[in-house]
Amino acid sequence: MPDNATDTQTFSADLYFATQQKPAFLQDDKLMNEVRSFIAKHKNKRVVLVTSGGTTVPLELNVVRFLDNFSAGMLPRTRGATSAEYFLKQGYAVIFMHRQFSLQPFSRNYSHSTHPFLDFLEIEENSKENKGNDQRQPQITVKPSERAALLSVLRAYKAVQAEGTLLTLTFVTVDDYLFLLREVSRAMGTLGPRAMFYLAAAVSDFFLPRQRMSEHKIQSGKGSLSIEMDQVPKILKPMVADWAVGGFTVSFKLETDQALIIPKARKALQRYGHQIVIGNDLHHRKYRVVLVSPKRSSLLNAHANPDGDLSAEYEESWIEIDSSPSALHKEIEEDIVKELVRRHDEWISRHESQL
Ligand code: PAZ
Repeated sequence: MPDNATDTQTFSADLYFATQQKPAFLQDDKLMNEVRSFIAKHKNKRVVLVTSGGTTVPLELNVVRFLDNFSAGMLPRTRGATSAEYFLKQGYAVIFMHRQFSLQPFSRNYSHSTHPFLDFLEIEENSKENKGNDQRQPQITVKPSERAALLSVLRAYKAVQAEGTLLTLTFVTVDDYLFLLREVSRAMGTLGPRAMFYLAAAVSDFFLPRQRMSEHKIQSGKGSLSIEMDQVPKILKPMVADWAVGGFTVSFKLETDQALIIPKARKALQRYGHQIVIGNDLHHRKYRVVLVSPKRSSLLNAHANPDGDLSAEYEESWIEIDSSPSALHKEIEEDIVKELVRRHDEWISRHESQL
Protein backbone atom coordinates (compact mmCIF):
# COMPACT_ATOMS: atom_id res chain seq x y z
CA MET A 1 0.00 0.00 0.00
CA PRO A 2 1.43 3.43 -0.89
CA ASP A 3 2.75 5.43 2.11
CA ASN A 4 0.52 8.38 1.39
CA ALA A 5 -2.69 6.35 1.38
CA THR A 6 -3.87 7.76 4.69
CA ASP A 7 -3.51 11.49 3.89
CA THR A 8 -6.36 13.50 2.44
CA GLN A 9 -5.77 13.55 -1.28
CA THR A 10 -7.13 13.24 -4.75
CA PHE A 11 -7.21 9.54 -5.48
CA SER A 12 -6.25 8.43 -8.95
CA ALA A 13 -8.17 5.38 -10.09
CA ASP A 14 -5.02 3.25 -9.65
CA LEU A 15 -4.42 4.46 -6.09
CA TYR A 16 -8.07 4.00 -5.24
CA PHE A 17 -8.18 0.38 -6.43
CA ALA A 18 -4.82 -0.38 -4.79
CA THR A 19 -5.86 0.93 -1.37
CA GLN A 20 -9.59 0.31 -0.98
CA GLN A 21 -11.04 -3.12 -0.25
CA LYS A 22 -12.64 -5.22 -2.96
CA PRO A 23 -16.22 -6.00 -1.89
CA ALA A 24 -16.85 -9.50 -0.51
CA PHE A 25 -19.08 -10.42 -3.47
CA LEU A 26 -16.09 -9.98 -5.82
CA GLN A 27 -13.59 -11.87 -3.66
CA ASP A 28 -14.22 -15.07 -5.59
CA ASP A 29 -15.07 -15.57 -9.27
CA LYS A 30 -18.69 -16.69 -8.85
CA LEU A 31 -20.42 -13.45 -9.76
CA MET A 32 -18.01 -12.46 -12.53
CA ASN A 33 -18.23 -15.95 -14.05
CA GLU A 34 -21.98 -15.37 -14.29
CA VAL A 35 -21.37 -12.01 -15.95
CA ARG A 36 -18.86 -13.50 -18.38
CA SER A 37 -21.20 -16.33 -19.38
CA PHE A 38 -24.03 -13.82 -19.94
CA ILE A 39 -21.75 -11.80 -22.21
CA ALA A 40 -20.54 -14.90 -24.05
CA LYS A 41 -24.13 -16.08 -24.57
CA HIS A 42 -25.05 -12.73 -26.14
CA LYS A 43 -21.78 -12.03 -27.94
CA ASN A 44 -23.53 -11.56 -31.29
CA LYS A 45 -25.99 -9.03 -29.88
CA ARG A 46 -25.56 -5.49 -28.74
CA VAL A 47 -25.14 -5.49 -24.95
CA VAL A 48 -25.76 -2.52 -22.68
CA LEU A 49 -24.71 -1.97 -19.09
CA VAL A 50 -27.30 0.24 -17.37
CA THR A 51 -26.37 1.63 -13.96
CA SER A 52 -29.16 2.92 -11.75
CA GLY A 53 -29.80 4.36 -8.29
CA GLY A 54 -27.52 6.10 -5.82
CA THR A 55 -24.44 4.93 -3.91
CA THR A 56 -23.83 5.25 -0.16
CA VAL A 57 -20.65 6.31 1.60
CA PRO A 58 -20.13 4.45 4.91
CA LEU A 59 -18.61 6.48 7.75
CA GLU A 60 -17.54 3.53 9.94
CA LEU A 61 -16.02 0.11 9.24
CA ASN A 62 -18.78 -1.51 11.30
CA VAL A 63 -21.24 0.66 9.50
CA VAL A 64 -24.08 2.29 11.39
CA ARG A 65 -23.96 5.70 9.75
CA PHE A 66 -23.57 6.50 6.10
CA LEU A 67 -24.19 9.31 3.64
CA ASP A 68 -26.59 8.61 0.84
CA ASN A 69 -26.75 10.06 -2.64
CA PHE A 70 -29.78 11.18 -4.62
CA SER A 71 -31.37 7.82 -4.19
CA ALA A 72 -34.29 5.56 -3.42
CA GLY A 73 -34.77 7.18 -0.02
CA MET A 74 -36.18 10.36 -1.62
CA LEU A 75 -38.30 9.00 -4.44
CA PRO A 76 -37.94 5.78 -6.38
CA ARG A 77 -35.32 6.29 -9.08
CA THR A 78 -36.84 5.44 -12.42
CA ARG A 79 -34.40 6.43 -15.18
CA GLY A 80 -32.33 3.23 -15.15
CA ALA A 81 -35.15 0.70 -14.77
CA THR A 82 -37.30 2.40 -17.40
CA SER A 83 -34.42 2.71 -19.88
CA ALA A 84 -33.48 -0.94 -19.37
CA GLU A 85 -36.98 -1.97 -20.47
CA TYR A 86 -36.69 0.09 -23.65
CA PHE A 87 -33.23 -1.34 -24.43
CA LEU A 88 -34.66 -4.85 -24.05
CA LYS A 89 -37.48 -3.91 -26.40
CA GLN A 90 -34.84 -2.79 -28.93
CA GLY A 91 -33.23 -6.23 -28.86
CA TYR A 92 -30.32 -5.48 -26.51
CA ALA A 93 -29.09 -7.84 -23.83
CA VAL A 94 -29.04 -5.77 -20.64
CA ILE A 95 -26.82 -5.91 -17.58
CA PHE A 96 -28.77 -3.91 -15.04
CA MET A 97 -26.51 -2.77 -12.20
CA HIS A 98 -28.67 -1.15 -9.57
CA ARG A 99 -28.77 0.01 -5.98
CA GLN A 100 -30.05 -2.81 -3.82
CA PHE A 101 -33.85 -2.63 -3.36
CA SER A 102 -34.26 0.12 -5.97
CA LEU A 103 -36.72 -0.15 -8.86
CA GLN A 104 -36.15 -2.83 -11.46
CA PRO A 105 -37.33 -3.26 -15.05
CA PHE A 106 -40.96 -4.50 -15.32
CA SER A 107 -41.69 -4.72 -11.57
CA ARG A 108 -41.10 -0.92 -11.42
CA ASN A 109 -44.57 -0.55 -12.95
CA TYR A 110 -46.01 -1.98 -9.73
CA SER A 111 -43.90 -0.23 -7.14
CA HIS A 112 -45.23 -0.49 -3.59
CA SER A 113 -45.09 3.31 -3.17
CA THR A 114 -46.65 4.47 -6.44
CA HIS A 115 -48.80 1.59 -7.69
CA PRO A 116 -49.11 -1.13 -5.04
CA PHE A 117 -50.15 -4.40 -6.63
CA LEU A 118 -52.55 -5.34 -3.81
CA ASP A 119 -54.68 -2.36 -4.85
CA PHE A 120 -55.49 -3.71 -8.24
CA LEU A 121 -56.32 -7.25 -7.23
CA GLU A 122 -59.88 -8.30 -6.39
CA ILE A 123 -61.26 -11.27 -4.51
CA GLU A 124 -64.15 -13.15 -6.09
CA GLU A 125 -65.96 -15.04 -3.35
CA ASN A 126 -68.17 -18.03 -4.18
CA SER A 127 -71.64 -16.93 -5.25
CA LYS A 128 -74.51 -17.48 -2.73
CA GLU A 129 -76.09 -20.26 -4.81
CA ASN A 130 -72.93 -22.31 -4.73
CA LYS A 131 -72.25 -21.95 -1.03
CA GLY A 132 -72.49 -25.16 0.98
CA ASN A 133 -71.56 -27.79 -1.58
CA ASP A 134 -68.96 -25.90 -3.67
CA GLN A 135 -65.41 -26.65 -2.54
CA ARG A 136 -63.84 -23.92 -4.72
CA GLN A 137 -61.53 -21.41 -3.04
CA PRO A 138 -62.22 -17.70 -3.54
CA GLN A 139 -60.57 -16.51 -6.78
CA ILE A 140 -58.10 -13.63 -7.09
CA THR A 141 -58.59 -11.54 -10.21
CA VAL A 142 -57.11 -8.36 -11.67
CA LYS A 143 -59.34 -5.27 -11.84
CA PRO A 144 -60.61 -4.94 -15.42
CA SER A 145 -59.14 -1.41 -15.68
CA GLU A 146 -55.63 -2.78 -14.96
CA ARG A 147 -55.70 -5.87 -17.15
CA ALA A 148 -54.44 -4.56 -20.49
CA ALA A 149 -51.43 -2.79 -18.95
CA LEU A 150 -50.54 -5.77 -16.75
CA LEU A 151 -50.83 -8.19 -19.66
CA SER A 152 -48.45 -6.13 -21.73
CA VAL A 153 -45.86 -5.83 -18.91
CA LEU A 154 -46.19 -9.51 -18.05
CA ARG A 155 -45.75 -10.61 -21.69
CA ALA A 156 -42.60 -8.52 -22.08
CA TYR A 157 -41.25 -9.78 -18.73
CA LYS A 158 -41.89 -13.45 -19.57
CA ALA A 159 -40.28 -13.05 -23.00
CA VAL A 160 -37.14 -11.53 -21.45
CA GLN A 161 -37.03 -14.34 -18.87
CA ALA A 162 -37.39 -16.98 -21.60
CA GLU A 163 -34.61 -15.42 -23.70
CA GLY A 164 -32.36 -14.75 -20.69
CA THR A 165 -31.53 -11.24 -21.91
CA LEU A 166 -31.54 -9.50 -18.52
CA LEU A 167 -28.89 -9.90 -15.84
CA THR A 168 -29.23 -7.90 -12.63
CA LEU A 169 -26.37 -6.99 -10.31
CA THR A 170 -26.63 -4.98 -7.10
CA PHE A 171 -24.50 -2.43 -5.28
CA VAL A 172 -24.93 -0.37 -2.14
CA THR A 173 -21.74 1.55 -1.40
CA VAL A 174 -19.57 3.62 -3.70
CA ASP A 175 -16.86 0.94 -3.30
CA ASP A 176 -19.27 -1.77 -4.47
CA TYR A 177 -20.16 0.39 -7.45
CA LEU A 178 -16.62 1.27 -8.55
CA PHE A 179 -15.15 -2.22 -8.19
CA LEU A 180 -18.14 -3.81 -9.91
CA LEU A 181 -18.11 -1.25 -12.72
CA ARG A 182 -14.42 -1.93 -13.35
CA GLU A 183 -14.92 -5.71 -13.51
CA VAL A 184 -18.06 -5.59 -15.66
CA SER A 185 -16.55 -3.06 -18.09
CA ARG A 186 -13.45 -5.19 -18.50
CA ALA A 187 -15.62 -8.21 -19.22
CA MET A 188 -17.70 -6.21 -21.73
CA GLY A 189 -14.51 -4.92 -23.35
CA THR A 190 -14.45 -8.20 -25.30
CA LEU A 191 -17.50 -6.96 -27.25
CA GLY A 192 -15.68 -3.90 -28.63
CA PRO A 193 -18.10 -1.41 -30.24
CA ARG A 194 -21.17 -3.59 -29.59
CA ALA A 195 -20.91 -2.74 -25.88
CA MET A 196 -22.83 0.28 -24.65
CA PHE A 197 -22.43 1.83 -21.22
CA TYR A 198 -25.40 3.86 -19.97
CA LEU A 199 -24.28 5.33 -16.68
CA ALA A 200 -27.39 6.78 -15.05
CA ALA A 201 -26.51 5.98 -11.41
CA ALA A 202 -26.03 8.90 -9.04
CA VAL A 203 -22.54 8.18 -7.74
CA SER A 204 -21.09 9.91 -4.68
CA ASP A 205 -18.44 12.51 -5.49
CA PHE A 206 -16.75 12.16 -2.09
CA PHE A 207 -15.85 9.20 0.08
CA LEU A 208 -14.04 8.33 3.29
CA PRO A 209 -11.06 6.01 2.63
CA ARG A 210 -11.17 2.95 4.89
CA GLN A 211 -7.73 3.88 6.29
CA ARG A 212 -9.36 6.90 7.98
CA MET A 213 -12.65 5.29 9.03
CA SER A 214 -13.45 4.69 12.67
CA GLU A 215 -13.70 0.97 13.38
CA HIS A 216 -16.77 1.32 15.59
CA LYS A 217 -19.82 3.55 15.65
CA ILE A 218 -18.83 7.22 15.87
CA GLN A 219 -19.68 8.35 19.40
CA SER A 220 -21.66 11.48 20.16
CA GLY A 221 -21.10 13.70 23.21
CA LYS A 222 -18.01 15.52 21.96
CA GLY A 223 -19.81 18.39 20.26
CA SER A 224 -19.91 18.77 16.50
CA LEU A 225 -18.57 16.19 14.09
CA SER A 226 -16.10 17.10 11.33
CA ILE A 227 -15.32 14.59 8.61
CA GLU A 228 -12.92 15.37 5.80
CA MET A 229 -13.68 13.36 2.70
CA ASP A 230 -11.66 12.65 -0.43
CA GLN A 231 -12.77 12.98 -3.99
CA VAL A 232 -13.93 9.78 -5.65
CA PRO A 233 -11.60 9.05 -8.60
CA LYS A 234 -12.87 9.89 -12.07
CA ILE A 235 -13.16 6.40 -13.44
CA LEU A 236 -14.60 7.31 -16.84
CA LYS A 237 -11.09 7.94 -18.10
CA PRO A 238 -9.67 4.43 -17.47
CA MET A 239 -12.99 2.95 -18.49
CA VAL A 240 -12.85 4.54 -21.93
CA ALA A 241 -9.08 4.24 -22.41
CA ASP A 242 -8.33 0.84 -20.84
CA TRP A 243 -11.22 -1.27 -19.60
CA ALA A 244 -13.67 -1.18 -22.50
CA VAL A 245 -11.80 0.18 -25.48
CA GLY A 246 -14.12 0.82 -28.44
CA GLY A 247 -17.28 0.71 -26.33
CA PHE A 248 -20.00 3.35 -26.74
CA THR A 249 -20.18 5.27 -23.47
CA VAL A 250 -22.99 7.53 -22.33
CA SER A 251 -22.75 9.29 -18.99
CA PHE A 252 -25.33 11.45 -17.21
CA LYS A 253 -24.94 14.83 -15.57
CA LEU A 254 -27.48 16.06 -13.05
CA GLU A 255 -27.47 19.74 -12.11
CA THR A 256 -29.82 22.03 -10.24
CA ASP A 257 -28.46 25.14 -12.00
CA GLN A 258 -29.49 24.72 -15.64
CA ALA A 259 -26.79 27.09 -16.85
CA LEU A 260 -24.09 24.61 -15.79
CA ILE A 261 -25.38 21.60 -17.70
CA ILE A 262 -23.93 22.18 -21.16
CA PRO A 263 -20.54 23.62 -20.16
CA LYS A 264 -20.00 20.80 -17.66
CA ALA A 265 -21.09 18.17 -20.17
CA ARG A 266 -18.64 19.52 -22.77
CA LYS A 267 -15.83 19.55 -20.19
CA ALA A 268 -16.56 15.94 -19.27
CA LEU A 269 -16.44 14.85 -22.93
CA GLN A 270 -13.18 16.69 -23.41
CA ARG A 271 -11.67 15.20 -20.26
CA TYR A 272 -12.78 11.58 -20.63
CA GLY A 273 -13.08 11.17 -24.40
CA HIS A 274 -16.40 9.30 -24.35
CA GLN A 275 -19.31 9.63 -26.75
CA ILE A 276 -22.30 11.32 -25.10
CA VAL A 277 -23.22 13.17 -21.92
CA ILE A 278 -26.92 13.36 -21.20
CA GLY A 279 -27.59 16.49 -19.18
CA ASN A 280 -30.69 16.90 -17.05
CA ASP A 281 -31.85 19.28 -14.36
CA LEU A 282 -33.44 18.05 -11.18
CA HIS A 283 -36.89 19.51 -11.69
CA HIS A 284 -37.38 18.79 -15.39
CA ARG A 285 -35.54 15.51 -15.76
CA LYS A 286 -38.69 13.54 -16.58
CA TYR A 287 -39.56 15.85 -19.50
CA ARG A 288 -36.38 17.35 -20.91
CA VAL A 289 -32.81 16.19 -21.41
CA VAL A 290 -29.97 17.33 -23.64
CA LEU A 291 -27.58 15.00 -25.47
CA VAL A 292 -24.15 16.61 -25.76
CA SER A 293 -21.65 14.93 -28.07
CA PRO A 294 -18.54 15.70 -30.14
CA LYS A 295 -19.28 17.11 -33.60
CA ARG A 296 -18.45 14.61 -36.32
CA SER A 297 -15.77 16.95 -37.71
CA SER A 298 -14.02 17.28 -34.34
CA LEU A 299 -13.83 13.50 -33.79
CA LEU A 300 -10.72 13.35 -35.94
CA ASN A 301 -8.80 15.88 -33.90
CA ALA A 302 -10.24 15.30 -30.44
CA HIS A 303 -8.39 17.18 -27.66
CA ALA A 304 -6.71 19.38 -30.32
CA ASN A 305 -8.03 22.52 -28.66
CA PRO A 306 -8.02 21.88 -24.91
CA ASP A 307 -8.33 25.52 -23.81
CA GLY A 308 -10.35 26.87 -26.70
CA ASP A 309 -14.04 27.53 -27.28
CA LEU A 310 -15.67 24.16 -26.72
CA SER A 311 -18.88 25.15 -28.51
CA ALA A 312 -17.00 24.69 -31.80
CA GLU A 313 -16.31 21.04 -31.00
CA TYR A 314 -19.49 19.78 -29.38
CA GLU A 315 -23.13 19.83 -30.35
CA GLU A 316 -26.36 19.51 -28.44
CA SER A 317 -29.69 17.93 -29.26
CA TRP A 318 -32.67 18.23 -26.96
CA ILE A 319 -35.26 15.60 -26.25
CA GLU A 320 -38.45 16.95 -24.76
CA ILE A 321 -41.89 15.47 -24.11
CA ASP A 322 -45.18 17.10 -23.21
CA SER A 323 -45.36 17.53 -19.43
CA SER A 324 -48.97 18.65 -19.21
CA PRO A 325 -51.30 16.39 -17.20
CA SER A 326 -53.54 16.03 -20.25
CA ALA A 327 -50.69 14.56 -22.32
CA LEU A 328 -50.88 10.87 -23.05
CA HIS A 329 -48.74 8.77 -20.72
CA LYS A 330 -45.30 8.88 -22.30
CA GLU A 331 -41.85 8.16 -20.87
CA ILE A 332 -38.91 10.25 -22.03
CA GLU A 333 -36.65 7.18 -21.76
CA GLU A 334 -38.38 5.72 -24.83
CA ASP A 335 -37.09 8.61 -26.96
CA ILE A 336 -33.68 8.69 -25.27
CA VAL A 337 -33.13 4.98 -25.93
CA LYS A 338 -34.34 5.22 -29.55
CA GLU A 339 -31.86 8.01 -30.25
CA LEU A 340 -29.00 6.19 -28.53
CA VAL A 341 -29.69 2.99 -30.43
CA ARG A 342 -29.55 4.96 -33.69
CA ARG A 343 -26.21 6.50 -32.71
CA HIS A 344 -24.85 3.20 -31.41
CA ASP A 345 -25.69 1.56 -34.78
CA GLU A 346 -23.70 4.31 -36.52
CA TRP A 347 -20.84 3.78 -34.07
CA ILE A 348 -20.74 0.05 -34.81
CA SER A 349 -20.90 0.62 -38.60
CA ARG A 350 -18.09 3.17 -38.40
CA HIS A 351 -15.90 0.67 -36.50
CA GLU A 352 -16.74 -2.18 -38.85
CA SER A 353 -15.91 -0.08 -41.90
CA GLN A 354 -12.46 0.59 -40.41
CA LEU A 355 -11.67 -3.13 -40.16
O1 PAZ B 1 -34.37 8.08 -11.79
P1 PAZ B 1 -34.61 9.56 -11.74
O2 PAZ B 1 -35.32 10.02 -12.98
O3 PAZ B 1 -35.25 10.02 -10.50
O4 PAZ B 1 -33.14 10.26 -11.72
C1 PAZ B 1 -32.26 10.05 -12.78
C2 PAZ B 1 -30.96 10.78 -12.54
C3 PAZ B 1 -31.21 12.27 -12.34
C4 PAZ B 1 -30.26 10.22 -11.29
C5 PAZ B 1 -30.07 10.56 -13.80
O5 PAZ B 1 -30.74 11.02 -14.93
C6 PAZ B 1 -28.73 11.26 -13.68
O6 PAZ B 1 -28.55 12.39 -14.02
N1 PAZ B 1 -27.70 10.54 -13.17
C7 PAZ B 1 -26.38 11.09 -12.94
C8 PAZ B 1 -26.38 11.87 -11.67
C9 PAZ B 1 -25.07 12.61 -11.45
O7 PAZ B 1 -24.80 13.65 -12.09
O8 PAZ B 1 -24.32 12.10 -10.62
